[in-house]
Amino acid sequence: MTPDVRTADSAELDRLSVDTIRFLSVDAVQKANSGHPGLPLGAAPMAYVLWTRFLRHNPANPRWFNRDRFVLSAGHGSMLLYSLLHLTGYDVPLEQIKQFRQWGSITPGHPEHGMTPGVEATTGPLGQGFGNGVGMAIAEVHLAAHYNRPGFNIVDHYTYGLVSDGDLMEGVASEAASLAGQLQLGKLIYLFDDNHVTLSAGTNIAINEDCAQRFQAYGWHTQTVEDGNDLAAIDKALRAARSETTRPSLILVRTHLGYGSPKQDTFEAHGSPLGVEEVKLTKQNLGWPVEPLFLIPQAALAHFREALARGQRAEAEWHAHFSGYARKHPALAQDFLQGMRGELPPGWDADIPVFPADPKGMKTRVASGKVMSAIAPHLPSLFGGSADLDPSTHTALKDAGDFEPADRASGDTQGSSGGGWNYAGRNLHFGIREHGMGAILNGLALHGGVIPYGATFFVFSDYIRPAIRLAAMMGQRVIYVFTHDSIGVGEDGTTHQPVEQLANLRAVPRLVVIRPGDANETACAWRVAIETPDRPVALVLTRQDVSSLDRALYAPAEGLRRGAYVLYEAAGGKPELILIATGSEVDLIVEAQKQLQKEGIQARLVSMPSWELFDMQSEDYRRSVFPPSIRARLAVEAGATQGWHRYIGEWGDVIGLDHFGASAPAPILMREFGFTAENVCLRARAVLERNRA
Ligand SMILES: Cc1ncc(C[n+]2csc(CCOP(=O)(O)OP(=O)(O)O)c2C)c(N)n1
Repeated sequence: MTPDVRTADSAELDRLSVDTIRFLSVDAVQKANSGHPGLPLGAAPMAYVLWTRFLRHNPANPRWFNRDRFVLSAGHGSMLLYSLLHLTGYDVPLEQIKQFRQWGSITPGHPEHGMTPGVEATTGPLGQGFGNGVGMAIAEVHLAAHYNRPGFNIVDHYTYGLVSDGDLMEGVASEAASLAGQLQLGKLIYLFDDNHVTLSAGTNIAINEDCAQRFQAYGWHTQTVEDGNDLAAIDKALRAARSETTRPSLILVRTHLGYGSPKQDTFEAHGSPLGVEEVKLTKQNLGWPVEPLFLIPQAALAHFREALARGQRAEAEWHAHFSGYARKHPALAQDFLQGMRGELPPGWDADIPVFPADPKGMKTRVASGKVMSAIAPHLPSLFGGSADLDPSTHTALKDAGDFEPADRASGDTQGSSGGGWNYAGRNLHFGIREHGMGAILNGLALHGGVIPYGATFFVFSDYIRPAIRLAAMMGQRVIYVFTHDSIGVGEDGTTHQPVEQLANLRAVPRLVVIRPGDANETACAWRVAIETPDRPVALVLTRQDVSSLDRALYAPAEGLRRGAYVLYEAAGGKPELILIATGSEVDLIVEAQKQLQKEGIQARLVSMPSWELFDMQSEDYRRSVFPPSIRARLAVEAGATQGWHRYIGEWGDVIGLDHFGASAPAPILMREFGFTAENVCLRARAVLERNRA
């Protein structure tokens, strides 16, 4: 039904429905005595129009692949989303609305993906959801280019979002917006809750730029809706946004925070309940019964629940369409289903090389590049890129195409990976936008159908950290390729030398951090990363060469799967000392062990590429690697020592770096900061001495 032919009755139903969203949210916030009532009061009309007239979704199956995605980037307004989910028929019972923000409920303070059916992304840290939506839109257009065939648009959906002032102020959103414009993501549509108020002030205290112009400069299509209660104008703007196919859309909707309440347009309406008396006044003001609480008029509910039949129809039509596709393109259809389920094709790892023993060895970032090249042809869902560091991170997938709008192919194509410039390209050029990259990677993973990876220098993992945390929280398969992992960076100096980043990332629950010790461990690390469907994995790789160990002499690199493994056992299986190392420092303990053996000191060598994988092992296994009886333990890692005592105990020691590095050639830095076999021997003897005393 178009807006101009809506009848008085339907206008009344619209109003009733909008107010149902408003007061369901307000009552839930009030009952919880915590939360944000302001956003739902102001943004309910636009959410209503989007959810009842545009959003193609099936509340009975929140995982239907071709659904439109909706991200509430302003996650503090979570009650708006929970109201919509309940009203349209998701498995979010009214009881859960009444349990908003309570222990054990599925309605947490900010939306959490995996917790509440229909929540597409965990949001709350402002700007992240904005970036997630960009990732989802990229995944959609990429998969469409890869799988759709004439007459069969099996991947064909929009990505919508609701964003706020805070989202637009955060840098991560600017990065993502800039890339979205560059990539011409025409099916990305954001509604901006333009209410001129934030948590502590009016926006004029902190931002007075013209957001429409800013987004136009990014290459977005922008529209303004002057009155956030004008459903017809919102409807019209959404239609126009959908007809715009080559630019992402931002619709600036002028709303009023806490609309209708005594706190309207003040920041007090933002983050705390209105108060019992104010709720009453707001209801009276908007003509809503003060009692009962949590009122859902039958007419409004029936109207919202039309989403169920509509959604089921839409999904059934899509399945019928897909059956036709599968008949015509059986192999593609099979690939598609496999990719959507996140399954790996048989033989995906068949060509992963085995690296021969080589004392000169290779940089683990180079080994990683070789492994990626071996995997990519068999794993079409591997999709990603770097933050302008392909030549350094070795993460470009050669001849796999560049993910770019086809019309840019006529311009300067230097830096191309080869294989064509279009949306089927698998090399995503994030530009120097690490934070945006992190949020986009999360969006790609959440969308499904791709296994996303992103690369940069390890020191700049700090720039992605907030998104890494969310990837871990959401249990998403995102692979980070972090190279230049220590003072081994050398001449670039302190700014580029990671010190505390390992400790930092190891502190993130559920994230797996792997710092492989040589080329074969790197290959195994990639296997682990690809085979881990439910958590992000960070690969931490060297700039400099490390030797490829002779695996006939040393234990197989497959030991990496268990996080730490006995690389070399002391003569007679009776070690008096355990030397532990990760990454490039494995070479050092290997050298030191030879020296110590000459002195009659029997050392066990443990390669420990991943604390997290090790911590997942049985106690028996962990004790077999670090027997409690052997207290003389020395760990060597060119990074902060924080946390190592968990493994070395109070009788052990660690050679690490609890200060910044310096600018000099890497071998000099290693020597000056004590990363030599001689120093390892020295400290090992001291540890042993202490334990004998
Ligand atoms: C990265 C980040 N910084 C700070 C916050 C805390 N915070 C939550 S909401 C908010 C203000 C949001 O204002 P706006 O985006 O305009 O939302 P509105 O008040 O309109 O609901 C702030 C600062 C946050 N959630 N995320």
